[in-house]
Amino acid sequence: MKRIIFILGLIALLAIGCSGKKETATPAVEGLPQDAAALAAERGLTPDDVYAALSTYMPSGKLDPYIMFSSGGQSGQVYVIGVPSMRILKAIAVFTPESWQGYGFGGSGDEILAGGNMPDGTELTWGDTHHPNLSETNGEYDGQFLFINDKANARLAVIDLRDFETKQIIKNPNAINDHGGAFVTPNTDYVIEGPQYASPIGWEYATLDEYQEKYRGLITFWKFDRVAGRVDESQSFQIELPPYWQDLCDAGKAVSDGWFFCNSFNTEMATGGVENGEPPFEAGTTKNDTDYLHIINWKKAAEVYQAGKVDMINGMAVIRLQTAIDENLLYFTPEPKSPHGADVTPGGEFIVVGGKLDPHVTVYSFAKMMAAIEAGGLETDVYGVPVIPLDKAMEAQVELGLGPLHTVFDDKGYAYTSLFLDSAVARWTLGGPYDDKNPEDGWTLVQKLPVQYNIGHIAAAEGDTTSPDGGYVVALNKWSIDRFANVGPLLPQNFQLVDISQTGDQMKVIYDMPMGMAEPHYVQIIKADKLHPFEVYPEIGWNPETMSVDPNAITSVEDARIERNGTTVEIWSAVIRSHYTPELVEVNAGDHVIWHLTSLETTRDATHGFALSGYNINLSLEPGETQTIEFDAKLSGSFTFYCTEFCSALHLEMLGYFLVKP
Ligand code: K7E
Ligand code: CUA
Repeated sequence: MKRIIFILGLIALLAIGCSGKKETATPAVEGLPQDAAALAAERGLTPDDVYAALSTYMPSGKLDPYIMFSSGGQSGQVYVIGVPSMRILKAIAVFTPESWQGYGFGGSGDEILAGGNMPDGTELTWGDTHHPNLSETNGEYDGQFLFINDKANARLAVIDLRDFETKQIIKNPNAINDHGGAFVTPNTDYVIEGPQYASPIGWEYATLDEYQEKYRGLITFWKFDRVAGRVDESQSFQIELPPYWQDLCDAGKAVSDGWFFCNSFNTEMATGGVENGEPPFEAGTTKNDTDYLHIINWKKAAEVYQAGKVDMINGMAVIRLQTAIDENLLYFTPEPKSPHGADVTPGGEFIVVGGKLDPHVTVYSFAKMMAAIEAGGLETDVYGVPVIPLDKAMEAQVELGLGPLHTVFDDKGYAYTSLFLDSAVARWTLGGPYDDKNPEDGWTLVQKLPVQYNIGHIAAAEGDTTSPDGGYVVALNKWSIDRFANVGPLLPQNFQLVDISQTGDQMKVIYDMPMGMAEPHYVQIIKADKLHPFEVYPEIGWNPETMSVDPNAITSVEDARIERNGTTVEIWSAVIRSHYTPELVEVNAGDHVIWHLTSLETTRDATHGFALSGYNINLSLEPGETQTIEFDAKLSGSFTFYCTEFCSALHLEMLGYFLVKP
């Protein structure tokens, strides 16, 4: 009974926005149902559970203050999720066709997907998305664009946040896989695609005996044209790196703006071959106690590229490794042991590296690195790259636990590191630059919060900006095991929302969210009020690919028509509740069909579909949108086209016949 009263009191306190720690009695909220406490007791909820429920519940019609963009891993997509409710708002089709959005089934999505084809035309119809990155202005998310990489095929995608649609996919002409992307520079001048498993540049053939001499890492600096909303490949360049399997990267900011940092995890240059008596990859790549943090001066690299000190390979400008060394663009410093994450602190002063097989995170000082470079006299690695000794670059090492991977930051001077092997989130304090008078200042573990289970990345609200928000971090757990109902042997991942609003050791898990559609690797969380997407397209006839009115759009039902020119049939269709005009289209087998469809709707959420049976065609026509499909009417017969969105009471009647005369 005492417990029930306590819970009721807690509900009352929380419901009126008071801190639960307040000691004076607070009157119960007027009208609060008395059976709320009974319900909590019946369900066996602890006060912490009630706190969690109240802090994540979003009443109908109320909107989340944050929006999270999650990579979709091997689904190839991006997911949009509200925080703190953790409600899925949208899947954004990126590298994989998505019929709901009519992406890859005849409309303009086909061309965007084709941008990611291999040069010989081989179609790649899936991707492995890892790191979404929001565009930034002065180191702050500006809510305009989202970029994401495809690790499987070394591709980059650009999503326009005016309509949350993919606008561009580019295939890296010289790399066959990537990982350390997409990471933007603080003004989104470049979107950086870091490498991963080395291969010969341009994916030429070479045997593994030639690994050290022919295999290379390759980091790509894609120039972003904000006005066009596209990467400009002709203004982009690459830097050749040793074949060390570069991993996670992050751009410097504020004091370290102009620099870029990437881990690596195979300085052993292991080439596997356990079948030939060689150490297997997982042993061969973890032999050394340290690998190399790559320290790259990208602003200077851009100047070297402008000065033409490059080789053109497959149409892409490549700064050769020797040039990078000669021009002082590239430095290394040792990092323990099998590093994964490299994360720059909000002020840009430090780079935090998590070594998967080391219980510490290592904190590097940007100022110390610059001083060591300035002082000169550095030894080099086997390729001639100058190496800053660890003690000349390191600021601190903080013992956190087993398997530190990634680190994010908040507004209170805390850092949060994911501990994969410990299944925990470590909160620790960021110290300042070393000060004799205060040698123990900062760099202290504060709390280890268990999470379920095997956390990979971690993300914080506005976490990769120069001014993180605090409030929430999200643990991206690889395994969920027993957290949800059994749905068979392939389990969802588990996103856990962690409340970090209190200082000290008061972090709490407040929500478990199953992600049952692939393995998300990373997310970014932006304030919802920074996003200003269209409610409907701004003009009738809007082409989302060009983000302008389509020349083949029509603005009224009267303009709908069919024209025949030889064996080409061109159709201008009007689409508005609950009718396609024309609704009868007759062609001859073998005719070439060009079909423009314009939604004349201006009402929010009045979306229509266009499914053409037997031809693998499906469009989503959002209010105001124009799409064009083009195909040969190879199959003769009587086909229907119909609307796939339940748009009105007469939605089932929204259809037409497409008759193909043999
Ligand atoms: Cu899964 Cu950033 Cu690709 Cu770590 S990555 S966990
Ligand atoms: Cu239009 Cu259903």
